[in-house]
Amino acid sequence: ASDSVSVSQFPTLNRYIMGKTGDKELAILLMALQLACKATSRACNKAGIAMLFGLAGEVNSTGDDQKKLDVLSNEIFIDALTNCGACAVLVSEENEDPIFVPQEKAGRFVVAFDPLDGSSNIDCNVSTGTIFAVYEKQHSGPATVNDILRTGNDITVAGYCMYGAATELVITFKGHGVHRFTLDPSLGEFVHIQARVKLPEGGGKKIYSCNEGNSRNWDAAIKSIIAKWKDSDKPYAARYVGSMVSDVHRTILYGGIYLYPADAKSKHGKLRVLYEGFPMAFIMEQAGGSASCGMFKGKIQRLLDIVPESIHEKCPVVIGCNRDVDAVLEEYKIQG
Ligand code: AHM
Ligand code: MG
Repeated sequence: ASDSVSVSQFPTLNRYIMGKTGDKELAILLMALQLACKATSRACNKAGIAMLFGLAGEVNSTGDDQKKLDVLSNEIFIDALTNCGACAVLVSEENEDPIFVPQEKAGRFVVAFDPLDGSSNIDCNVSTGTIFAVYEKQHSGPATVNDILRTGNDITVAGYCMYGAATELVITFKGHGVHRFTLDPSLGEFVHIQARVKLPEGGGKKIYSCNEGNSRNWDAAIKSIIAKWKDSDKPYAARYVGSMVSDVHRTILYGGIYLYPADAKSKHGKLRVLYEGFPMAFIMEQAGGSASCGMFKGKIQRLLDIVPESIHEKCPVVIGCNRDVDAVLEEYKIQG
């Protein structure tokens, strides 16, 4: 039946963007981003056939081994964004330094992105994703790194694209709520499938999502709340893909909590502020959920309030429905 449905009943992402902004430069930027997502989706689909699995032989900004698909998707995003005429600075997980767009191609926006997050899942065909945050430069002069070292509250557009059973782009645009678009491969377009996505009422399914293999290094509060969830009359289910995009996507749609807390070995957790923590926190809050760092540098901190001092800085991430994030914060009070 769906094949016979008229396309006009399902607005495309392009039509949605044009309807939401008179800002042509921002529209062009978002079109470049979605083109890069489509190209990355195609590369992921063909990876086995095109011999794109495996290592590229380099390490990235955080010292991880780069996969061929990591490198390829990074090139795709950098090429699309530097040439669209709308960007001034780019920060990629895969590049140690910020990328300054040459003056003749530079525009008003600044983009932080992780081109292919979930590296450990690439070679076994488990879903991965792209995560991005867009800011607007606050002055007309040439861009500096300070244009991106800002709180998450300044984000203009945040989104992620999940390369899963279907390719899905989830975006929140200037505070207009969270919207889902699925790539129709035969049309080559992202089609709007759900407007103003909200987490389920009351917090939804009782699911916790974290790498429990790290539990011996967790602090007392995290150990205690997870133990309580497992020991309750209706125990929580554990679900962990190990790709942040998939784990957060499920949390938004089904409910529950996703956490990558600080621990005794990693005082800042694992995830990067600019292109993992911030965009996901922004989307989670827009969808009616909560986003905290839990206990970080001696106090409870809302994730979007952090001011990063360097581009690859990390922060602990505790995000999901209010019921479960509040329970974590309450546990910090109980444990003192
Ligand atoms: P990456 O940027 O190297 O892919 O790491 C980020 C990923 C997240 O997608 C995921 O939530 C987390 O790392 C999983 O880490 P771990 O393997 O320690 O559980
Ligand atoms: Mg990553």
